[in-house]
Order: sequence, then C-alpha cells, then structure tokens
Amino acid sequence: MKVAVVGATGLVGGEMLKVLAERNFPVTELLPVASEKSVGQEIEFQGKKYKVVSMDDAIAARPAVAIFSAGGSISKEQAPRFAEVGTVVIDNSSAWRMDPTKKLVVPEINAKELTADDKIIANPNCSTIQMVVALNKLHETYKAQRIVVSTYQSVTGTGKKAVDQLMQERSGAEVTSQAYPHRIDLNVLPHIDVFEDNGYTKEEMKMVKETKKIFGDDNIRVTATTVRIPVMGGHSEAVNVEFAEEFDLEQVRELLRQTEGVELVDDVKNNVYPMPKDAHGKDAVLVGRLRRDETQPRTLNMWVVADNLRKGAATNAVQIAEKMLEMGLLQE
Ligand code: 2RA
Repeated sequence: MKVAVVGATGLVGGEMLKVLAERNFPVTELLPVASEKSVGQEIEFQGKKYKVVSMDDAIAARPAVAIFSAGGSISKEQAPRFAEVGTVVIDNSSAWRMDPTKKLVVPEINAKELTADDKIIANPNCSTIQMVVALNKLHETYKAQRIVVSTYQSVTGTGKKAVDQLMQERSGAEVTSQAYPHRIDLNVLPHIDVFEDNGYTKEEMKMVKETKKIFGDDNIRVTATTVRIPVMGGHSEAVNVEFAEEFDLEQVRELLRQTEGVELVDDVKNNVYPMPKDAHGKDAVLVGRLRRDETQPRTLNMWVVADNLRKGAATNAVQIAEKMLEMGLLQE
C-alpha cells in the first residue's frame, strides 16, 4: 500500500514512521512529505532510503492513505486535495476535529462509526486521547457526568523548538530556541496554545469539546486546566470524574484491567503509580492513584499518563488506518 506521511520530518511525523514500521503496517511504498526546503532529503524506513517529496508529487502518486502531522493550515488546504484523488487522510491537527462532517476517532471507542464515505478523519488532541481511553469502560458502566482535569504536559507536545529550549536552559547554553514566553526549566507554564475570550486556552477547550464529541454525549460537563512542564516522555493528568451511577473501587479496577489500551499501575504501598518515564515509548495509557473523591458521592480521582507522541498522536493515527484496513475501508 502506498502511504504518505505529511510532516515526516517533525517529532510526531518521525514517531508515525517508527510506529508504521513497528506494527508492520503494509507499506509497499512510502511517500514522506515535508516543506519545500526538505524535498530531496533522505529518510530511512524499514531499511530502505526514501527521498522527501513535495505535496503535489505525493498527491499525484495517489496514496491509499496519507497520515498528516503538519499543522492545521496545511491540513485545511491539502487534505481535501488528497481526498479528491481517493486518498484517506488521517489528520493529527485540530483543523477537522470539530467539523460536524468529520469523524473524531479513538479506535478503542468509536472506530465502528467509520464508513467508506470518510475520506478525512481527525485524530484527537493527545491530552484528550489518553483521558477518554482511560474513561472508556468506566463511562460505559457508570456514565460520566462531570470531568475536572488538570494536565501536566511534556514539552514534546510543542515540538522540537521546545525540547531545544529546555535542553539549552538546562545545560546553561545560550537560549536561542524560544518556544515559550517564559523559562520552562524548573518552571511550569499554565499556558498551552493561545488564550480565548473565556479565559481558557485552546488546549483546554479542545479537551472540553473533543471529549463530548468522542463519547457522543454533549451533556458531559468538562473543565480543564492544561499546564506545560519541563518533562520528556509523556503527558500526565489528574482526572476527577463524577458518575451518574455509584461505583465500587474494586469493580473500577477490574473495569480498567479490561479496558482496551489501558495498563493499571496502582500499588501505592510499594510506590507504584504511573510516571512519564515509564510511559515513554509505550502505547498503553497508564492509570493509577485510584481513590474515591471523599468530598462528594459517585466521584473518582485517578492519575493518567501516556506517551503523547505515541498513543497521543502517532499510534492512534496508525491504529485508525489499521482499523480501516480491517473494516475493508482501505485498499491494500
Ligand atoms: C501539546 N496537545 O501538548 C498539544 C499538541 N500536541 O502541545
């Protein structure tokens, strides 16, 4: 199968190539796409060297699937051009997520909604994906009514420029890479993406809106505070969820053990709980610190950690392609 990876030279694009190879996705020809200045650059994939191609050349090659991580404006402009030649686009930007004609997919939750008519599919925001994967079976069983989430997000979510800023600050080198308005080393920034008129950031509103769309339930009340921290390896989230139905903690644990994509990491007596260092490089969403919110009934606290470049982006996108292949919606 001809597969295009648009944004192939970025952090997430690189992770997409890694995951495609690791999961043996049936790529017969890779079309790595990046900015004009990168055209001709060589990329190694499954032991073969491929040259970065232009967007036009990739479209002309009519790939079966194009996995995008190239920002919203490029996706808005180029995804329809791929779709016009019959390519299925799986886009990691926010461009299409809230478009009512586009599906917002976490395979473990709503891949069954995909049809042959879906030519542009949106990959949710990383911080949303890990939260809804953790909540999936709990929501199914007890029906989430209100979610209060605080996130502790890795600088890798911003990209190479942010990782460079952190490394330069940490090493004492001259800081030439300014990804943030403030120092990030030994600091935290309660500021991810831009502020909106309601005082929330775009990142926070993504979690609010995307959660409702993925669960197909506009009545779920979500409020979020998203924070950037000087950490590599993954995003962490403190999730407080109020359910319609009463729950039993042991049953919650059992449901989490049965939840696709979740690894229960919860034994505080032995200092066992989810941490980014353990999530890094894995596709599982690690869940722990389970405890009842003793201030109100039917409410659970939990701690959720995942590698934001993998399940939060690249792996989720490749899993969508795998599901579509399985469902006969992609031609090999
Ligand atoms: C971030 N979720 O962490 C956003 C985009 N990757 O910056």
